[in-house]
Amino acid sequence: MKRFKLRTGPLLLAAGLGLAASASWGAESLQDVLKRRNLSQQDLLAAAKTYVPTGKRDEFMAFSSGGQSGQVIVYGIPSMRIIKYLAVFTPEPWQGYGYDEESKAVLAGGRIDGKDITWGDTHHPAISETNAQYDGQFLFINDKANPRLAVIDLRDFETKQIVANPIFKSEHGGAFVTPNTEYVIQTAQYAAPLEAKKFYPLEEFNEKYRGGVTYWKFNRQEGRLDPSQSFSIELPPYSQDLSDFGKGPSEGWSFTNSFCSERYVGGIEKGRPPYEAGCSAKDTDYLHVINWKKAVELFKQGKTTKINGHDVIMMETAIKEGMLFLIPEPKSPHGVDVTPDGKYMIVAGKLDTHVSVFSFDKIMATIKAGKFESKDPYGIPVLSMQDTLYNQVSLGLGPLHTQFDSKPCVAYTSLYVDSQVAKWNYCEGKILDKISVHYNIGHLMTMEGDSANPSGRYLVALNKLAIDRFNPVGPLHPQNHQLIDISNDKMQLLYDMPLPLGEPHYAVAISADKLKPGVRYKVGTNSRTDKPSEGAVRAGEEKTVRTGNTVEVFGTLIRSHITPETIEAEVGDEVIIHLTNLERAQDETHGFTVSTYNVHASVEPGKTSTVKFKADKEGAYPYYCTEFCSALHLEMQGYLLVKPKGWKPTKTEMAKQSYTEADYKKQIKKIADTQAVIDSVVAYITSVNYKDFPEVVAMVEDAFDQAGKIPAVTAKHEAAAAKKDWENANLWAEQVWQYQVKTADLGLRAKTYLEQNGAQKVK
Ligand code: K7E
Ligand code: CUA
Repeated sequence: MKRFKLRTGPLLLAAGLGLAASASWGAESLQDVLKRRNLSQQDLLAAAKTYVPTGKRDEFMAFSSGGQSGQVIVYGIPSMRIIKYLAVFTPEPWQGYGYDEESKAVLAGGRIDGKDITWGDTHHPAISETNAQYDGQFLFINDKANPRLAVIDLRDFETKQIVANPIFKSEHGGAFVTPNTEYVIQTAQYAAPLEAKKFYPLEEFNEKYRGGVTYWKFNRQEGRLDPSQSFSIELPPYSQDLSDFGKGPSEGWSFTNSFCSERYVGGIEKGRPPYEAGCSAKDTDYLHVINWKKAVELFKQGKTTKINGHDVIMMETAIKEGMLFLIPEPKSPHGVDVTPDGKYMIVAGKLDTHVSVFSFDKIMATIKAGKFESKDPYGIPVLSMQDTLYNQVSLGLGPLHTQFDSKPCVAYTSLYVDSQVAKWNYCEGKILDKISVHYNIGHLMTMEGDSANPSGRYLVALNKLAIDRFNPVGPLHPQNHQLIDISNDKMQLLYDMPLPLGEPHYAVAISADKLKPGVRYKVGTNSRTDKPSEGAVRAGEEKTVRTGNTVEVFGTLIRSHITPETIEAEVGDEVIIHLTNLERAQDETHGFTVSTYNVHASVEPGKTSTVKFKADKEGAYPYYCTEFCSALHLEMQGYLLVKPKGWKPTKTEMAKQSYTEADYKKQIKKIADTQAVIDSVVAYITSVNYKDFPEVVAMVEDAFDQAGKIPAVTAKHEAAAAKKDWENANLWAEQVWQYQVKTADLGLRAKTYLEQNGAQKVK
């Protein structure tokens, strides 16, 4: 059969289906399929641009907020295949998140007023940067509802830390990072008194309610935020919204816009006009311009006031020190995005058709000249729009967020009301192209679009409504992420991806080759602290220790058994089970749960996880491995026996099967036959250049690990046979066979891989 080849892409495809007619996959030709599925050439082109064949990988990896799910969604671009959900603010059973002790400690970092908060409203992920380039080391994401911030380590894609903002009650302008990730920004959204648990009536809104901005210090060595080196600046109650950090010429400054600078307080139930009217009455709101490097100096000089134990630079100090300024911006804006060259700040006014491009040079010149048009009610100097604006472009209805292309001056802005993306040139102030999206786009994202060097290529529209795009699933629809090709002058819509996990607000995408995640932990690692676990043991060191009313198990997991296989406790005991996964093989995760005690752990190779509970009811509770890890996975089991207090056994022997010498001989034959299979596979593998294939080398190592256990067990069945103890002889022989099966399984997988990947014979 002649294989169909896509030789030169668009040109040939556009030339018609002449080529396709002569080429076919099996019974149907390409043309047959297009006809049967009613697809156009445009569809075929889009499919060819997004399709990633089996075994091939995506060029970019996107990290999307999971909205109300409190998680992060990881997907590939251009395939739009979802690859992982990362548990962040919300318990997530698959990863054991919130069901093992290590992850519970992370979630506990996000407690507010001593209470667990088991969900989050995630909005803006940010990838760590070095010299304003994405470096692929860490990911940050905020929780708007309960003002918190999380750190995810991209070596293992696990959440390592959650911190709660010490002075805000809600938060929106985060997470965004400085060009070298020294700080992560968070700005308040809805103003509230900064002091914890302090009541002031809404009549005192202007005097007692405050907004603010927090700069969280990031310690890259530790991979953690350092609250002791973090601080905030008190701001007026202007509903601070999105933020961005300057870079290049504007490095050292941060920008935050706001809405409801009217400081209106609603009360529709009391006959007052609602918030939406009172908060958009004036023509302008304020862009906050802050010299954060100066703020760091003030913090270090101790020019702060402690509020809830946290250092706050009060507005008065910020004004006196000349580090806080306001600029009027078109009303109710949403995004403020600093251009890749750091020269301009682009502000989209939701209720205005214009996008305003502010010039950093002009802002600095105006500040330097001390040319302020006024002061706000709190005494903050206000620069005029006229003095600081570079240009204003009317793009369409409801402009929200802006992202950047690899081509200089080219930007993309989402138009919420128009349901469109506008491509425009911010240097020349002209529109280049528009494309409709489905529907009501919020954020949009280009590849590495927040960095100083965006990659262009693709744009994803994060649409708020999906309406009619997918098969209906009831009144609650999935979100719709639409992939758009931006490599040509005209934008082309390629793909609709339903996202069924909360409402993602923003996403960031990084070139896939910048991510270098590991495949295993150093044996005995607590993955949430990155330190050795105190519960870790090596093979052969497993033990159960009783201290008072605590039963502490130091166990291990390896295909296909849990050591120990029985755990005994008395009712009322506290049971702590540490489990170390001794596997070295890639993707050999074991899960662990105990019936009805609401615990679960996902124990990846090398990891140690701990579950803890009070054995508060008598009974026999099966525990087992929850990942289908091997052919004998179902047998990866054991019992937690919770005995009544003071219970004494009456029966002292386990029931026996009757095994005979004949059974044993059969086992020996089975072992010999299997060994023959293993030998033939080994002969094949060693006859080819398998060492040129790292994946195969890893499998061969793993196979040797399994085979290496055979001699010790062989000695056991032979010793039992010598004593005519046919039960033990048979069972240990069976165990030898189990190790053989795992060895053979790996060997066969390696052989298939080599055959499919063109291994060459060696002499
Ligand atoms: Cu939904 Cu950035 Cu929180 Cu706009 S935000 S859409
Ligand atoms: Cu281990 Cu299933």
